[in-house]
Amino acid sequence: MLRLLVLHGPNLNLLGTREKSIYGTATLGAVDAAITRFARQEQFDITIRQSNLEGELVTWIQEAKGRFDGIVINPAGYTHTSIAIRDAIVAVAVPTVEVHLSNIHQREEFRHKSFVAGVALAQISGFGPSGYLLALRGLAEHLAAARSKATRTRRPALGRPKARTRSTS
Ligand code: CA2
Repeated sequence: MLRLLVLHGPNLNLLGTREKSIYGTATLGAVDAAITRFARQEQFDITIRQSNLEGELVTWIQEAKGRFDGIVINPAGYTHTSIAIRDAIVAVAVPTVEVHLSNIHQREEFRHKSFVAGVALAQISGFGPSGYLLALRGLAEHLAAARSKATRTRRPALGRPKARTRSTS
């Protein structure tokens, strides 16, 4: 069973209460319930956490090594400022997908830069809460492909012996 960690960054606990025209009407509780339902259906072992603190997010990323197969993170405002979160993702080398509810590339210039994107497997931006589910699906497919490649490399398949060709000279 894939063990996946979903991290929500600062202010996402306010979802559905303000700025509804940008972030939608779903509360964080509703988003997490949709993630949990999807995880159950796909048979993922899921853990979901939210923090307003950069250091706490860094600690959770560090602790993910050996405990989780992949991370989905919406770093929220820290996307555009946090070298610490980027460094933690590099340090643990756990495949990580970055998610944004809004399309950050259509918004203010300062939101176009993500410190996380360059070290993430992928970035999903602009699909609202569905972005988390797309990220989990993409991550699971990536992990399955990586595992099957590793298995093939470790144990070369026993193929049929090569046909002998007769030499005429
Ligand atoms: O679109 C996203 O998911 C963001 O990561 C959300 C961040 C923003 O700083 C990023 O540029 C893009 C902001 C999260 C704050 O969420 C709120 C929700 C409701 C009310 C106020 C803030």
